[in-house]
Amino acid sequence: MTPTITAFATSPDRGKGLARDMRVRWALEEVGQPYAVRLVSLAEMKQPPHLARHPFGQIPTYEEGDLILFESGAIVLRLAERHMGLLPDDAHARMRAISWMFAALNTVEPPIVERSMAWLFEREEPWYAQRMTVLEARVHQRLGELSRRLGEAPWLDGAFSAGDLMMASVLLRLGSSGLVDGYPNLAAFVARATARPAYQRAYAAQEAVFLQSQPAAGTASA
Ligand code: GTB
Repeated sequence: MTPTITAFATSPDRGKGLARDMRVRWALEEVGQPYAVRLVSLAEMKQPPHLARHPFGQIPTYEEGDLILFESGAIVLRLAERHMGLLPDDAHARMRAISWMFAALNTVEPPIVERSMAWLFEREEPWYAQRMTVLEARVHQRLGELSRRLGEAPWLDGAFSAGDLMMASVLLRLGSSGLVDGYPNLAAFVARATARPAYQRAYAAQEAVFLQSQPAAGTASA
């Protein structure tokens, strides 16, 4: 059965792959599961049909027969548990990979999101520079800790797993801030992760949504 996910009809990041459907697309590509995409506008996300899928009116969601899921972490975990390739067979290693998924979502992503929110909504405030210093210090704390744990290893715990997929997705949210560049092993980790063919396919698929929403180049407009 082909699952259906939801994604922004008009991506606010203009196809940069920063919205959370990207991590679900990436997991689907890693496990070789074809999928369909239902594009939803911001207005549609707050209407009853979508609220039935997602109580908070957000993307991504995942529908597989009569199973409807929300939360990117839960969706990636479902895919990782149902298919080979994203979780190790060994029971302890499997739980450690799941711990890394939670660490990405619960420990590393929150300060990164807080920083992005401040940039988006508070950068005109007189106290913005001071607040940003505090928020960036929190991000650096997590990056430093993560960098020390990763060391020279290619992935967080043995072979590439859903934990690495989620952590790389979260680090990518730092985008062009340059913060990851101060940690060469983390920058290499992200580069290694995004060089994976599955990531590349997922990125191209979400970028295509943005490109298709743009008027064709050279089209005259009055
Ligand atoms: N915890 C949930 C999960 O992991 O699935 C969070 C889901 C979520 O925040 N979804 C966002 C959403 O639907 C899109 S990803 N927002 C609309 C709303 O809440 O009304 C967040 C996001 C949005 C835009 C960018 N960007 O432009 O760069 C990056 C990330």
